[in-house]
Amino acid sequence: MSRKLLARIGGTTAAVIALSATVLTTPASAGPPLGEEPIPSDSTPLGPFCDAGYHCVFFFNLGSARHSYFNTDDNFTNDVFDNHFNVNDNIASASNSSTGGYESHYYYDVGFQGGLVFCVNPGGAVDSHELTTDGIRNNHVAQQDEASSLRLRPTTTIPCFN
Ligand SMILES: [Ca+2]
Ligand SMILES: [Ca+2]
Repeated sequence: MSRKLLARIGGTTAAVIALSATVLTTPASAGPPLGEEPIPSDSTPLGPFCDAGYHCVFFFNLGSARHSYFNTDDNFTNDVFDNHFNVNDNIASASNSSTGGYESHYYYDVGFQGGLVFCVNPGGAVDSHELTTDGIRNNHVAQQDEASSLRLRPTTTIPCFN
């Protein structure tokens, strides 16, 4: 076996050990700060077309071109869907696979301003036909093609899509 290959194997082993140490040293008793998702359990319900721990948005209906958020994001203008369209003012449906019990709250403007467009409960989703639209993007009327920022919130009394 060459020294180069041995070095690569050695490096991989060290990385795995380092990663394991990080996981083991994370305090289990302290509650996670907002946005950090604990390791999912089998009982955690996931939203459709959205990987565990993520808050997903779609260009058309659920399962269409997607962008996945792991955390609160105060500005969608620098984010793109799988189809390279900008996320900002282009969201037509959304899914919530939070493993930390966080609701997805979408706002009309960047910085969580302009009012709430809609929200989705953990394990829930909203398809495009459930979101209202007036056919005009970014005019602060209706719900499709309006959201510009996402805030993760612990369980609220605000009615959200399930
Ligand atoms: Ca509109
Ligand atoms: Ca907007």
